[in-house]
This record gives sequence, C-alpha cells and structure tokens, in this order.
Amino acid sequence: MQHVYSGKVREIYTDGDDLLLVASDRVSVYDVVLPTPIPDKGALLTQLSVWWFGQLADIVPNHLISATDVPAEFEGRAIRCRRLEMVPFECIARGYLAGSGLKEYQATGAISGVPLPRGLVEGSRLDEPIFTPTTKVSDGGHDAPATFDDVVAAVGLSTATRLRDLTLEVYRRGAERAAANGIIVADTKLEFGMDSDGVLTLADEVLTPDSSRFWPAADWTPGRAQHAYDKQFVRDWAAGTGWDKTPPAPQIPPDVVDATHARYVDAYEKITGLPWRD
Ligand code: PZK
Repeated sequence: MQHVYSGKVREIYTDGDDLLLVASDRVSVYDVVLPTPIPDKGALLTQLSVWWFGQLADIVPNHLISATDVPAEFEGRAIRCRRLEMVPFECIARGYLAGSGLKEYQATGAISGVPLPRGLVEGSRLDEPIFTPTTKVSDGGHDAPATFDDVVAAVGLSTATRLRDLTLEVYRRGAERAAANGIIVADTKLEFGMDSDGVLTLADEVLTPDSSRFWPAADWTPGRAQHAYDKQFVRDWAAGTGWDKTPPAPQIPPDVVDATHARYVDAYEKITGLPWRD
C-alpha cells in the first residue's frame, strides 16, 4: 500500500491496481482544518456515499469495488475502488443559489455560461437545476468556472452531454430523496472518470455533506446565508471566538463536537432510513 495523495480531510492510497479512498474525522471551516476531530465523521460520510452508489446504480456505473475489503486501520471509513482516467472537471449541479455560484450570478447574471433570471437572492431555488462545471486550478487555489462549451472542447460533445445529463439526474435523485426527509441539497459536486473499457463512471464520494451543500429545510429562508446542516454549530462557535479564520484554528469545545457528530448521524439516518450504530 502506498500513500499517493492527501486532501484537507481525505487521503488516497494505492493497493496494486486499486485505489483506497480514506476519509478522516477532520473537519474544515472557512477552508481551515480544525485541530479537533469529529468522531465517526469519516465513517458516516463513507457509508452515506456507499449507500448512494447503490441507489444510483441504475443511472450510472461507479468506481466502488468494496467498502469492507480495506485495511483494518481504515475500517468503515474507506472504500476500495477502481482507478479511472479522471475527467478534468468537477461536475456541479445546482438547484439553489449559494457559494461561488451566487457570486458569479451577482457579477454576471449567469453561472458557467447558464443565464439565470433577474432578481434571485442568496438561497433562491432555481426553477430547474443547472450544470455548472469547474476546472481544478493546479496551484491549489479555488476552482475556476467552466462553460459547457469548455467541457465539449476537452472531452467531445457526446461525453460532455452525458456528463451534464448524468450530473443533473444524480442531483435530482439525491435532492428528491433528501427533501422528502427534511434536507435540502442545494448543490452537489460529482467527479467522473473513464474505466479501462472506456465506460464513463461515477467516482469519488457522492451526495455527502462534504461534497454538497446540505441545508435544514425547516430553516430555509431566501435572502440570507443558509444554515449548514452539518457544520453550523462549528461555524457559529468559531465566529463567536473572534478567531480570524487563518491557521491555526482553536480547538472545538466538547459540546460543539457532540452537536456536530449528532448532525452527521442525523443526516445519515434521515437520508438512508437506516440506524447508525457505533
Ligand atoms: C481521484 N481524486 C480526488 C478523492 C482525495 C482526493 N477512481 C479514481 N481513479 C483515479 N483517480 C481518482 C479516483 C477517484 N475517486 C480522485 N483524485 C484522484 C480525491 C478522495 C480523496 F484525497
């Protein structure tokens, strides 16, 4: 086994021809990783993603080989997956206006070249979900918006069209299931790759609170920043400390850790309908 990549909260190892994607219990706010882990976070997000791969298998094949055939030290919070030739875009679907999409809309009236009606505000629901791809910026900066035509230029019209259609179909399925259980999926980021037979394949993690914006539906109020389903307690506590949002971050107090753990458990249970035990 070889360690090949570290993200802020995840790691990649190779094991022969396979990859192991390992989720940690680390949490970030304002792009800074906090020194205090959230117990079970890596396992909760991994198991939610695995559950979604099963739910979405009739829409698109995925890279999952096994969620159990992983080294003991990673048990529950890792998947074994196939190594793919990754598509060099993050495939984002948005059903609501937030984050970088909101900023782009406010500056240009469009997101990734998709024109939107006037008068939308932070948190507005879009009439139809839209495909707003981004390209990874190599020097570790934030992703840059790309248009559908940029995707076509890179991968061809038929693959680009399938990426857009699959991304929107996965988003619709996920948002519908979550909404039925009190959770808004405002947007979601998907990654795809080509397998060794040239089959477009869903990769990475899917429809987790780290790859998507989850909002409590009961609190949804367009016109202000929305409450994050998972990290709101951490954000509120961090804002109250006077911390300037640059590293190093302060340690998270136990009551905030417990409340945040409970939100991850709650999201898993509400979406899957399964009990979390640990
Ligand atoms: C791959 N990432 C992002 C994911 C991280 C970073 N099946 C695959 N084949 C080849 N490459 C990747 C995948 C997947 N998934 C994914 N980077 C490369 C990523 C998880 C943890 F730290």
